[in-house]
Amino acid sequence: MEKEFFTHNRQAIYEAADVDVVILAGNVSLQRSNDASYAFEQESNFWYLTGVNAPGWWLVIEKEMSYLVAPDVDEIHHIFDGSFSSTDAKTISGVDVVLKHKAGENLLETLKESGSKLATIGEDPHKEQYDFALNPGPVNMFLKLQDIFGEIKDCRHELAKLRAIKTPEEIQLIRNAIRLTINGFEAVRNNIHKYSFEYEIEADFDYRFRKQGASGHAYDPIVAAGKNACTLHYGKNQDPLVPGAFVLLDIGARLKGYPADITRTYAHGDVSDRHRAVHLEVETAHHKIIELLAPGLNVKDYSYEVDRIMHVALDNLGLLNDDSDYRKYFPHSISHGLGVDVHDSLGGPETFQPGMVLTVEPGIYIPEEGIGVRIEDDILITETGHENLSDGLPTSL
Ligand SMILES: [Mn+2]
Repeated sequence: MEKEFFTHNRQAIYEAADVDVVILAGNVSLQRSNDASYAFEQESNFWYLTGVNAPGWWLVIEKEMSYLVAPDVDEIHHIFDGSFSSTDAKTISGVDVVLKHKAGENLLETLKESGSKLATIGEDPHKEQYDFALNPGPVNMFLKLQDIFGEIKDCRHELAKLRAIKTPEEIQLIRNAIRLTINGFEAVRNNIHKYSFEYEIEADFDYRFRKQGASGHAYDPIVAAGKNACTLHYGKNQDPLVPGAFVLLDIGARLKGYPADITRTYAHGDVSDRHRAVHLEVETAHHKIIELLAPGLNVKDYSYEVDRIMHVALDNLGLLNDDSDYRKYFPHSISHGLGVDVHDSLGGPETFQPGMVLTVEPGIYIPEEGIGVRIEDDILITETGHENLSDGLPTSL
């Protein structure tokens, strides 16, 4: 991505936040064990505003100036981890000035003395729902700023709204990631009879993605044979494929920062008529739901129509005998935004807008029959309707 993209994004959030200064901290590196860390992933807002993919950096945006603040990195870490230089930071992000850490601390003091009103990313509103620890980078910055400045504006929502509308460059990057992912699906589908284990399929995607320069998978890939598909976040991918059953693949490459998120369900050997019927219902619902999408469509109306379509699908399969059966057999949501985050926020809009990219992913899961089917495509809302970015890949068995 060109530095103009990040410069533009900084200007846009500065205006939307409507304060004197916007300050963000990126993620820090996390311990894996002893002196080894997990592969670094940048906080997605921080990346969106800077393009910096290194741990421990801060961003300060003022009306006429923008700064990146470097972390304090000692000689030993330089030798072991390499370094991301101030020149790199400036070239990639297009900020005006790169400050050493101490100078960044001083800048915060100056801002406090001048009585500046500021915004940052506040506490994650969903943190109670997560079963994991949050990255201390942004969390500690929030606490630090609260400590220094007292009242701070949370600009998380403004950022989500900006990020929800993709630029043509972002859409192109998503298209590239989708193209690469589709190539993987096509190769697997054509050779599905040659695979014996879930991990063999995963490995073929790994190879293709890295061979083509992708950073890898945009999320933990799901290769789920038979009943494993009923575990929605199944990710072990260790089991044998089951002859006469389905294998569900939910996989997407990440290329130059942008992901694909595609699901197909294929048959391994000859499957029963019941299998085919379930697949056909999901496939039919999938295409009906995509047809709904257009700019100006009310999100609540969309949700209502999706429920209607999915009720018909489940009813056709004889699965709606009880009020709770709808959520039992279709337990997840139909769509999520797709962007720097695989589960990108759409910023809680009332209606869909041109430039939004979202998934459509209906699924039906019948654990007692060992059948799970999901089909997922990535859809761009256009000025006049929608474009299915991943429709180059057939949804059929
Ligand atoms: Mn998805």
